[in-house]
Amino acid sequence: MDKKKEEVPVPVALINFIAGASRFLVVGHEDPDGDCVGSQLALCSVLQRLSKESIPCSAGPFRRPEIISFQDRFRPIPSELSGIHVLVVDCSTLDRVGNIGPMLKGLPVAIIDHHATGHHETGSVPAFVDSASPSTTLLVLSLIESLNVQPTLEEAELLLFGLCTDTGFFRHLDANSGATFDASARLIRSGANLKHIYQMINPSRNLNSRLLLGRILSRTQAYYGGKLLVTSETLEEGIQFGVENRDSDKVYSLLQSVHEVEAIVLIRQENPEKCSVGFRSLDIVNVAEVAVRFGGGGHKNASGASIPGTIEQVTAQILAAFKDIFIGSESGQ
Ligand SMILES: [Mn+2]
Repeated sequence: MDKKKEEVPVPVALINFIAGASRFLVVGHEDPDGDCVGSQLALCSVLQRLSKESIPCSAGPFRRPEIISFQDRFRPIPSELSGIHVLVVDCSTLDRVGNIGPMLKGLPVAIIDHHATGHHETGSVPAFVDSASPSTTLLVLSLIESLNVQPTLEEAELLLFGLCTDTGFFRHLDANSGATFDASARLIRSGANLKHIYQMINPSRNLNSRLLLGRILSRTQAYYGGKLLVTSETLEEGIQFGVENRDSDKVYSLLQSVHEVEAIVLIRQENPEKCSVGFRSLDIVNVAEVAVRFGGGGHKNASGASIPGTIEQVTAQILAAFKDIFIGSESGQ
């Protein structure tokens, strides 16, 4: 049964924002993923077809293997910014776009995002935000359809690529996903090829990526009666095996299949001062709330934060944060 979700309509303010300018920067969050890149490039392509100049910009880094091939399509921020409007996709604040954020201060901004956190800027700017949407690319599809534009084959594939990367190739969709499959069918009718997208998302990996996976898995510790699994990657491993050989999705999917696990944390020492932390949950645990406590954000079942400290220090803080969630459970290991 497809319980009809309240679909957020495309705001008129956003349509007017696009109609009212002829030069656009399309930016997304730093450390972009497939949904971010797919949204940016498809939107730029559509704007160009509407005879508007559009420039995709990203602070990078392009670390995820499935998006590396898109990197050379991004351009630096132009020195001349007069008349430029900024479309921010897959995040809602300029502090999420990385080191290009300060250059955009003062420019007119509109937002297209499906994240549940970090909307403090949306009150004053055109914002198409729907946290029930499984990807930002589906919001971009709604926008372009409301402009009476049919996606080209390439745009359709970029949009479906973003949906596939954000939903674990449809695995994370729940029962109320009829509208998502309707939209997917429209993209497939426009020429998007799921087989091709699967190959893009699952490129062949080198041996180092599997050896790094082994190290990370072997370090996993169970807490709160096995409801929480925590693992980590040391600074030395990042250097030895190469950060480009990270395969976070595989770490999460292998640990998600552990009996009775409810949440997973992956802590990476990015430099001596800080760790990047990824949180995943299977169902009821809201890991966005945990990430927000550490200045991060994300979704109920997938979130992240950058936390100062060593792996040991960060682990202690995270275990304390999850203690509240698993309260009533036996604490400790
Ligand atoms: Mn997304």
